[in-house]
Amino acid sequence: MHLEASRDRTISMSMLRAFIAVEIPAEIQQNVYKETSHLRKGLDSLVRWVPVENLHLTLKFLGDVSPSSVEFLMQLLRIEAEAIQCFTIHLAGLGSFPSLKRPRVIYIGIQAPAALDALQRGIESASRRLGYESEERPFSAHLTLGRVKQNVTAVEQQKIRQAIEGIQVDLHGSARVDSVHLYKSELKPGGSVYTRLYSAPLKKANQ
Ligand code: 2AM
Repeated sequence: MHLEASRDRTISMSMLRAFIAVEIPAEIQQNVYKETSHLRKGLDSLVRWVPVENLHLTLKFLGDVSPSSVEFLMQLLRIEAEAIQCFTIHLAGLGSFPSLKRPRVIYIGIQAPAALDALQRGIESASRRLGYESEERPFSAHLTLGRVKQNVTAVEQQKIRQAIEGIQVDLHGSARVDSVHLYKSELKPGGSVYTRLYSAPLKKANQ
């Protein structure tokens, strides 16, 4: 019994928590933070905010991945990325998942061309073929700004909703996307630390 438990622990220790995402340029991350500083201050006790340098556009959350699978994931990413031409994304407005009435995640929407959806779909089906769990929710491109703490009351939910609806944000900025990345995520006491494991270039416009 004891041996089994320690073997399980050894196995899980060697796994990586991984995801595939588009990086957001530092000046856009800064603009988002500047424009949302009021919102963040007002809701600080109710929301865990994502550190500015961690803002990213997730395409696929893979969860626990064995180190021996990383090579396959790199190959997957290289093949899917080289099929899609570089594209531009634009910041859109603030929102909340699953709804404004029941806010769990506060996000900034991303306006993206069909190429982003095609990239996400390609990555989703290739990772399903490799045995990773499918994402049931439809893809909705966003940057997660913060996650609402557990056990907020109905009154606090209402406060979050009003803050999101009431804030005027001038979210300008667009970013050229020319690559997509595989990240390792480590849950540390100070928050998640993301490390890029691999970057795959998208197809150049003239290729
Ligand atoms: P999000 O932007 O939609 O919140 C890295 O942890 C990223 O993977 C997060 O930013 C999150 O994307 C996504 N993620 C984390 N845990 C997840 C889970 N259990 N299911 C789906 N996506 C998850």
